[in-house]
Amino acid sequence: MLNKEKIKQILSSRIEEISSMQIPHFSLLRDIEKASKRIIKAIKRKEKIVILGDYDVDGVSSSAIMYLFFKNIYTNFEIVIPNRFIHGYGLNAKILDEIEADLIITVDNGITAFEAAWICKKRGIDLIITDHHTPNLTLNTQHFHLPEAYAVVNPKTSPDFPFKEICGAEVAWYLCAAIKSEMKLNIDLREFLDILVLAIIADVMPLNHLNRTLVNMGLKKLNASKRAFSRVLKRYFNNIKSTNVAFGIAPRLNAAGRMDNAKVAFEFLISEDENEALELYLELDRLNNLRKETESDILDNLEINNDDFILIKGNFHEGVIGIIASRLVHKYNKPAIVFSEKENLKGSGRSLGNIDIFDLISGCGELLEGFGGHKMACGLSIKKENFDKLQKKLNEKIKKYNKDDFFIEDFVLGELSFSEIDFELLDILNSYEPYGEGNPKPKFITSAKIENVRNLKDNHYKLILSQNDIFLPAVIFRYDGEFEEEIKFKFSVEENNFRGREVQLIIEEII
Ligand SMILES: [Mn+2]
Repeated sequence: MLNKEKIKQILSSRIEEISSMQIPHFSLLRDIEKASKRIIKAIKRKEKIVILGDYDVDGVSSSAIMYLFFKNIYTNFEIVIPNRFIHGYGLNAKILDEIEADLIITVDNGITAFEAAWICKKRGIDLIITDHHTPNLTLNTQHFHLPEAYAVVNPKTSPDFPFKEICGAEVAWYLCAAIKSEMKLNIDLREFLDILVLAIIADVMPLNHLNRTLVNMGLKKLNASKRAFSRVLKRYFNNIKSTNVAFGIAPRLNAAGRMDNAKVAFEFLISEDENEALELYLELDRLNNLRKETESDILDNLEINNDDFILIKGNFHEGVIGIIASRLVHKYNKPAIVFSEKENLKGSGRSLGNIDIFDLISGCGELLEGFGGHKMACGLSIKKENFDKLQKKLNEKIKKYNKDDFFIEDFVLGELSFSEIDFELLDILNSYEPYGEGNPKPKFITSAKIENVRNLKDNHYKLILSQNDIFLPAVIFRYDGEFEEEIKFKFSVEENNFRGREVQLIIEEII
């Protein structure tokens, strides 16, 4: 049985806190000073600078921070965000065809852009790569194999940088800090934390150490920000929390790049006019609804066989294959790769539990055209004729795992009785915010009697529960079953401010 002390112990053991004064200095990132000096030289010489971003929230936020920073100090620069359907991902030969520049700076991409780096070199374009993704390793030496660029700024290639798990926008923000310092500019970098926080949460960075500090500062900034986009967000989410960013804001920003063009999300973040920002928000919302429809259309029509490693292919919309893979993982408790069929098969994979999808696919090297990722997620492309072979091979390789390795992590802290659930508990839980990756929102288990059921709307219900003469309100969403007299359930605890303050249970699942 849990009590408040035990809960405090568990929650504090998983977080590592640093103060805003302990934010690591930019100079700990390798090559960052070389990069900022080159950028300043370009500014002095009035060279054309192109900043190349990515179409997800991290890439768009990186681009927005760079845009807002550069527009204070320079005019001859351009932000380019690739279109997933036209150019594909990151700095590559295709997008380089459309770029004229003296200096290219990548943000949130580029660490494996070998061919593009070579093209830049040939064309006399200096290339500065800023990224946070893990670089390739050389075959024998296990050293990083990096593209030939003027400078490569990445926490993973910086032995002195104390915290490796930062997102692309954080690296871009650090680059701005280095430029600011070198040019002795009077720009407050905290101004960008309202955008940075979106990227840290959306890119599922562990909310620990530097990220935790920046997210806390960033959420405060976002809620107080005068920027047009944040004023629009506050119409829909009144006090923006990390969970609002993860489940409400990030999916809408991502929808632009998934369904159409990430420019919509970028324009939204940099907008200076609230009406324009509102229009853009409504467009993002529309694209997000379209994304959901596309996703359920595909999911409703899938046929899945009994393999331990799910591989499916079809004429699927490329923007949603990653989400579909993740839905399949949750539905079937197995790793899954979903391929979109074009001239090649382009796939997105997701894993679970102890199953290292990166390792499994790496072992099929001869069947792959392109591949990147990590333990839990990956992207790959293969030739059509290799699909069956890959399916067979992965299903053989996965046999080395046991049944126990296939699990979806759940964050139940333990059993908690009603006598412990009060405002004091709420204060304790709130003090460990923000919750998210690496610090999941605490869930508990208990049993109680149902005293009253009220239908709120559709299949959402408000319940009054009792346990040893203590009564507590609870809500359950999207529930299609019948209610028993007594239930055992998994829940989280929240404050309900609708008509006075009360402690309310959110029932996640009736067991
Ligand atoms: Mn990223």
